[in-house]
Amino acid sequence: MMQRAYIGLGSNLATPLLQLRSALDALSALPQSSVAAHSSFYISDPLGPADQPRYVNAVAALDTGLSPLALLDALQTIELEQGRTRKAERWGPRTLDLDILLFGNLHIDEPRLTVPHYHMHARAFVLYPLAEIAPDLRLPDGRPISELLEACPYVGLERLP
Ligand code: A4P
Ligand code: MG
Repeated sequence: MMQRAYIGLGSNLATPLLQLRSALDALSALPQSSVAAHSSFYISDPLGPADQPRYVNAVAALDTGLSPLALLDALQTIELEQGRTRKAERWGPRTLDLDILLFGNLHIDEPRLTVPHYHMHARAFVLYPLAEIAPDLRLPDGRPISELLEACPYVGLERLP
């Protein structure tokens, strides 16, 4: 069965814009999957340690027949192929971060995978790109994205033309 997943993309190292473009190509090439839409690219102030470059963020809508864990494996493979090294520092700089924000209407609570992504409801660099491609979206708990946006000011974010 095909499901609509939303993927958050982020990068703040090694030419972030190119990282995101090549990640979108890699998402399009996944088996049983197609990218239905993606948002604009946004420059965002770093959340977490402040002594790191600003991020470029975007959100993609992916229609996929993969299971959630198979999709997570595939996303982690793409991260590694684009030079991601996992460091001890939490929220530190990275060439590419791919997060599963939503997967259909599922709630997933497994050791390797929490969906909806735990902080998505409070992050401007997730919510504004997501709303751009899915303005009528509701979270699995029924909350409309418009309600989340009202509680999350458009701050530290710049949409690229
Ligand atoms: N994992 C659990 N749930 C998920 C999910 N829904 N999607 C597990 C993806 N992975 C999920 O992730 C750690 C583990 O989370 C994975 O092995 C997976 O099994 P990671 O990518 O290795 O670590 P991380 O990303 O450094 O940690 P974390 O806590 O996920 O960080 P975030 O929340 O992704 O934040 N500032 C701006 N402006 N823009 C950003 O994009 N990103 C971060 C990273 C910090 N500051 C940022 C940005
Ligand atoms: Mg991550």
